[in-house]
Amino acid sequence: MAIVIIRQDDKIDVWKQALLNRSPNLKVYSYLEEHPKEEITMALIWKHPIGSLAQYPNLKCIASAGAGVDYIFDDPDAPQHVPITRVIDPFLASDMSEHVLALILAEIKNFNTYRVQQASQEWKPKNYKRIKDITVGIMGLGELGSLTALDLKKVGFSVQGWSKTKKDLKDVSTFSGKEGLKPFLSSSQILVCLLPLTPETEGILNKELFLQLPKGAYIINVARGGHLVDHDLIAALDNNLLSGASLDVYHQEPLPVSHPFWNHPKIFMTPHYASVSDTNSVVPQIIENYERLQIGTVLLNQVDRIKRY
Ligand code: NDP
Ligand code: OXD
Repeated sequence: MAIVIIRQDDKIDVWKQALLNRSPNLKVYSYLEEHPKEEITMALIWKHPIGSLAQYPNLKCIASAGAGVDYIFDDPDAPQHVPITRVIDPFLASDMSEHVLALILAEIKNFNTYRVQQASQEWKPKNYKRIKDITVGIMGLGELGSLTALDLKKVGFSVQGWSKTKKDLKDVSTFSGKEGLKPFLSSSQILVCLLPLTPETEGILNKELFLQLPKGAYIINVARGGHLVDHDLIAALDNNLLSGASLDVYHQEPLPVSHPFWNHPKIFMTPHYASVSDTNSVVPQIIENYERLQIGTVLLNQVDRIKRY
């Protein structure tokens, strides 16, 4: 039994070392080095090259090194019956919550506007808003969305959330399903997307949805680029239906330099780094699952292949 790490960024060695620090006898390989394919039982992956999972005949677990797994379902050659696990980690959730709080404060205190004005040396004070007067709507009340909702509530925002099945969260108004979407949107002055990307949620941030928000609402997409219809966002910003947007995720990453988001004055961009798996914090759950594979017990944080999250 052995683990292969497959990812196309520069973090293979960091993950390998973190695994070995925790469990020095582990057999762990980078997919870039020579390795015995038939020995591999676990692939620890993040945005792997399409097709690369197909070369392991004895694979028993595909472990996503992040929370999202949409990229695995996008690979037509990924084995169809191997369990997929994902990361559930307190830092991943709290880092996301802090990122969203920072974006909301920047918006209601006009930092986004002043950043643009500073570039052209404009002195134009603008009325700011108070936390107590703002309702934030969170789409997706899972690991990240529910903590973000509860944290924003503690800071003093009115918070509401929307999910597939009804949730009960302290002092957060919750809505669910298709019928819950309209009333949820109608009072969400700031809308945060923390949904998984699935066939049901793809393109959900579109013009029909924007029209159901209060006029001048602000959009935060920290989930996946595929949730957003880019040209609908630009149109809604240009005709003042929406006041602005913060984006961390894009259809193509890195975002091509020719994309209109880069130079749009109402868009604030971050490079898909709202919340990143902390290797030391995440490695124990990977090793725990590796040990579970050896004794054949149920894996932690397993993804439902039907729901795709
Ligand atoms: P979870 O799987 O824990 O939660 C998903 C939530 O979305 C659940 O509440 C679920 O509802 C809801 N949901 C799913 N489908 C629908 C639907 N069709 N209609 C309404 N609600 C729906 O996910 P996480 O919170 O762990 O992560 C969310 C996403 O955040 C990830 O998939 C990833 O894409 C993104 N992410 C982005 C990061 C970044 O740095 N930008 C970092 C980490 C994650 P229910 O519970 O009722 O099923
Ligand atoms: C994740 C991500 O899904 O980083 O963990 O986007």
